[in-house]
Amino acid sequence: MNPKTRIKWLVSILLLALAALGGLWFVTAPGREAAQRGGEKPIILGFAQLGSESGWRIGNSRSVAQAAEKAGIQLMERNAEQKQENQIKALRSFIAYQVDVIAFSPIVEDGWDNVLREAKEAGIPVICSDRSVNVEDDSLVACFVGSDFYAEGQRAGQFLLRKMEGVPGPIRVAEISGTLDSTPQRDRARGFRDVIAQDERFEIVYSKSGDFLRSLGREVMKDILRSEKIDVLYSHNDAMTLGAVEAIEEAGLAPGQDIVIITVDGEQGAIDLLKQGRINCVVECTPMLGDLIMQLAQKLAAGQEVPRLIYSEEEVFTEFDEDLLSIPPRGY
Ligand code: GYE
Repeated sequence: MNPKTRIKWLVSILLLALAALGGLWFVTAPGREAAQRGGEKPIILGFAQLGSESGWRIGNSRSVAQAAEKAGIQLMERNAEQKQENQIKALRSFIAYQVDVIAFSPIVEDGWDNVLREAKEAGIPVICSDRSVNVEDDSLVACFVGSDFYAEGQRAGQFLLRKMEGVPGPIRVAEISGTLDSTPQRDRARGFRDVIAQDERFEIVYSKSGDFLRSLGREVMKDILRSEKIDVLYSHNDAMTLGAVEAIEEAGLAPGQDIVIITVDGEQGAIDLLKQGRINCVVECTPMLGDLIMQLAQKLAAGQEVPRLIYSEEEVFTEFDEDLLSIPPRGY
């Protein structure tokens, strides 16, 4: 063997040894925990998070990680950095690894049929958490756990009807929407429109996506201020609203007074602005879904039936509330 070939051989053997060790770790890590928990094999949950675009999302990831630890569930988490193709790759890696259950927050509703069929063929039940999918065969998903975004949109509209009681029209509304074709974007838009359509004074004069990002919320708001005279801003999440408030103040206007502001999520930052009168209404949407996801994962791993739809209970915080100061810390 010449020296070059010998080096190649040595490197290959080293790599093989490392790969074997790595594999061993993956297989034995759950076993180690199982031993601590009295021998029973822990459930492996593959969780494909869609990104880190907002405080809401960070709170959601934290809730899932903490709940998995509490429940003794082995979590394999992948973050898709806002790209559907990454999320599909993550799902395929969970299928290849043969996890017991998959949970994921689909970034948009369409385009999941193939990969979900693969999961079904592999016998892995899938939980949609936070957002849902639009698939031909409903049996590809075991259940949905998250918020009723249509109801959230309606709550935003109902606040506006109350706020504008007796104000003569036209009332000009701008909307900064979330990621296009995602469940919260579609349903928050629809619920809001269905409510304000009952009153002819309201006119949506502008609507554009800010992709649920603070930076884009600010940009879109600047564009609104350049092109329209508006009375109301309806923003699909707090991150974009915080950016929009900055743009409004930079333009020398008073958010909450010159422009009525309605936002969704209930992050601490938005609640603080509500208390200061710089936001008028915060529609709550809770990211604390971890415990529910773990309970569902346990049932599904045991082959039990679960309800198809689980909505979180949520409320609305508005300038009309008397006890705004007593809202406990939000935790996200
Ligand atoms: O409102 C927003 C996040 O899907 C409900 O996504 C979630 C939304 C939430 O980026 O802040």
